[in-house]
Amino acid sequence: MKKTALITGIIGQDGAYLAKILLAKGYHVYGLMRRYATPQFNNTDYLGITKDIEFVFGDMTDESSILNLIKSLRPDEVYNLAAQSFVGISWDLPKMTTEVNSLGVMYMLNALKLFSPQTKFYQASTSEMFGNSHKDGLQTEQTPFHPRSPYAISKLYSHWLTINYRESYNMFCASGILFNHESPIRGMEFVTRKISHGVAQIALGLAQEIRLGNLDSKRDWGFAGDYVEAMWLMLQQEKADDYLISTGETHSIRDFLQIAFAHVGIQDWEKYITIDPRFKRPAEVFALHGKSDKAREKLGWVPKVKFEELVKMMVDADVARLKHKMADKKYSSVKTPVVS
Ligand code: NAP
Ligand code: F7E
Repeated sequence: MKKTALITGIIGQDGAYLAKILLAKGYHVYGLMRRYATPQFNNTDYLGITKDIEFVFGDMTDESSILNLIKSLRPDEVYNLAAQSFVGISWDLPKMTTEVNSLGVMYMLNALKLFSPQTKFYQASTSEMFGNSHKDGLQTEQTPFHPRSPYAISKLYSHWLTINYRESYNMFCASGILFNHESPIRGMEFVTRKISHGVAQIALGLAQEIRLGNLDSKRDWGFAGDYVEAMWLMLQQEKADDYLISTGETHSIRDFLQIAFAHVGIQDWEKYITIDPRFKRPAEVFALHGKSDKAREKLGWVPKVKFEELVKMMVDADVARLKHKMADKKYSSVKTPVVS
């Protein structure tokens, strides 16, 4: 019998990469998505897996849809990746962010407790829960949390609720505290993709500038394809636990810009950058740098893609996509997106 997995957030970045590895491992993959007038399968299309997923409709904010799905599917594993995942907009949409990221997780855990307590559950927690908290510049599973945005606060609730269901009901509930991870299908509003897309536009003569906020913040950036493997490994263990997943390297946005522009032959990148206060945050997380020793020892997990390779991969993918659109005459707008 095939193992079954339900992935929420299936059409997001991680959902698509996770579906790809689960399908390759022989799983039957159910993908929860919301109802759209015009559905977008760009990410699963990019990875060539759309036809292999069984899509099911639901919404993390609609408890009845979660109850019904769990009752009818009773999957072996649930990967809860659905979220309002953009930190920047969480100050403007705090209620919606909390409804999806906190209450949605409560609905899911409760549905599992009622109808499928044997299902193994993965919660997508985040390094944003640490805020600016660190010891000697590093974060570990022991670092105290100090969330700095409505997004981070909503995720801290669901992180603790996941632990609480494990401790209260002896359910297999694991939480992955993942540091930033990127890929060619990263959402366009996140800084890495904004840069890779902007650099590709500039290299092809389609734009003259990239508008950004704080260039000094530092992130521990890894490749999404590596990080979804860690999610799966967490659910294959004897006992559920929490694991921090990071590369152990940290870089500034300036480093990302320098490598991305150099890759298309531009050294004097600063002249293409405009600092726009709209992209600065009310409270910034200045530097994230994770120590993932526990995952490396217990899960045998190691990230494969290095920082420089990741930057170049993203720029190459955006250049290729833009060239394809231009050849197809589908490229009509040359404006940099104004979403933060
Ligand atoms: P993403 O690309 O933004 O994907 C999130 C997905 O959640 C989207 O497919 C979105 O679908 C779905 N979603 C949003 N609201 C929903 C709702 N009410 N009901 C059902 N689905 C809903 O995010 P990602 O980068 O793949 O991240 C996956 C998860 O890991 C998220 O929970 C994120 O917070 C967490 N995380 C990410 C990182 C990272 O660096 N990528 C690091 C740590 C943790 P729509 O298209 O319908 O909006
Ligand atoms: O910002 C700075 C910004 O939006 C990174 C999500 O996946 O990872 C992600 O959250 C940094 C911040 O990611 C712009 O101020 C400067 O310091 O790419 P980001 P994030 O906020 O780190 C965590 C782990 C998650 O869990 C989240 O779901 O870049 N920055 N200028 C900018 N950021 C954006 N977006 N746009 C700018 O123009």
